[in-house]
Amino acid sequence: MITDTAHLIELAERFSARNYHPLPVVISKAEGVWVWDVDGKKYLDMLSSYSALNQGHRHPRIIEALVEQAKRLTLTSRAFHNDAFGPFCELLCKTSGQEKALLMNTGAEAVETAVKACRKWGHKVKGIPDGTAEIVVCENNFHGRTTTIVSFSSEAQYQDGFGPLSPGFKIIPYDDLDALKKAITPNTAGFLVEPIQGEAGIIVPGEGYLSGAKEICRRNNVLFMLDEIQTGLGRTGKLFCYEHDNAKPDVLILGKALGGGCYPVSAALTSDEIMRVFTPGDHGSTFGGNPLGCAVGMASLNVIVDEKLPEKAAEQGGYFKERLRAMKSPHVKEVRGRGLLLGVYVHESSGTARPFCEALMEEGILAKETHGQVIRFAPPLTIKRDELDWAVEKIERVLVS
Ligand code: PXG
Repeated sequence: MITDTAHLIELAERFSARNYHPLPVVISKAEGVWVWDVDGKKYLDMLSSYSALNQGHRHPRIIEALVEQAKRLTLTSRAFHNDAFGPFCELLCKTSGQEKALLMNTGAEAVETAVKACRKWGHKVKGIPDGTAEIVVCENNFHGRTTTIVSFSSEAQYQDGFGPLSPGFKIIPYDDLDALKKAITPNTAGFLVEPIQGEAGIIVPGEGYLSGAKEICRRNNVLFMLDEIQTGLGRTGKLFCYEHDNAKPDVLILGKALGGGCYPVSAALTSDEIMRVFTPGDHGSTFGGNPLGCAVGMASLNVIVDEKLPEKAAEQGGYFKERLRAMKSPHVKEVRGRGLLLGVYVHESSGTARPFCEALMEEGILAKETHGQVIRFAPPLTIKRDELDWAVEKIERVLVS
């Protein structure tokens, strides 16, 4: 096994696509909120793979489910039934209050599933002329990287050179109900939105935005679709972020932490009436709903509920936000976010957030900048008070200097 950091980074740079710019740390082991690099240096993981590790690294119950399932049955394809699929779909529906689940693997696939369900519902149920359904989305959205999804991004880099782009999307400002009202036409099938915009820099909309949007959608017979891939499953202090605003969606999209940080599991959830637009052969995935993913997904959901991770995120997140706000840093313009999804906005005059993340890494804290100016702090929801205190001391050293 190669353990030389420089050599491992060099191999990655020589033989992999340059589609990322990682911090120069090579991780080889992890447990709970901690990771270790190849030299044995320990770091606190305050990114959690962008909220995919809400339960912490290698949670024993999730790993046990993975290993036990792997010993028995890993894949059947959907050509046959498997004995983990039905029970996981039931748990997902009962936990989310939805009626039907369509299982996928990555977040982007679950978003694609929602887009397809919405368009088909628009054409076949709402009566929009075939091929003309529109979906309203928000500026600075992030829903994934497929060609259709980047077609409705407002980020030039995500589209540059990847056209021709898919039509049928209308972009409006985030947190603007008037813009939503004006954007809706008889051809509008759905509104797709993040309850908090994560990649845009942890943008929390005003109170009443989600419930207001839901009401506008209801009045206009438009599907209200929430991408809770990053905000869901406890991250913001509720099981689903929409609960803060009592705005249960028509279509709920989950991913990331549904796979407990060890296996890709995603889902689009909705009512029986809407899901009925899919008939055998319409849509699918070789690995979607595979027994290994279902066993992991089931354990991942159970851990979140049984260990009260949403409540812990609310409590520890509130404390952490207060401590971050109390720091008298000349570099910090604003601390924002909800639960354990927090962003520290660095003044433009202090440069970008990247050098602060590099300095944090030196101090043993892994965090990643988003949108140039924001340091995102999103540790596993299992983080304890003394671990947060340890982190605050290090963060203070980097930010108050
Ligand atoms: N929706 C939201 C809100 C997300 O944050 C996706 C969809 C797409 O999920 P998948 O599993 O297809 O990546 C995300 C993903 C990255 C990256 O490396 C992805 C996310 C955040 C930061 C980096 O592509 N979020």
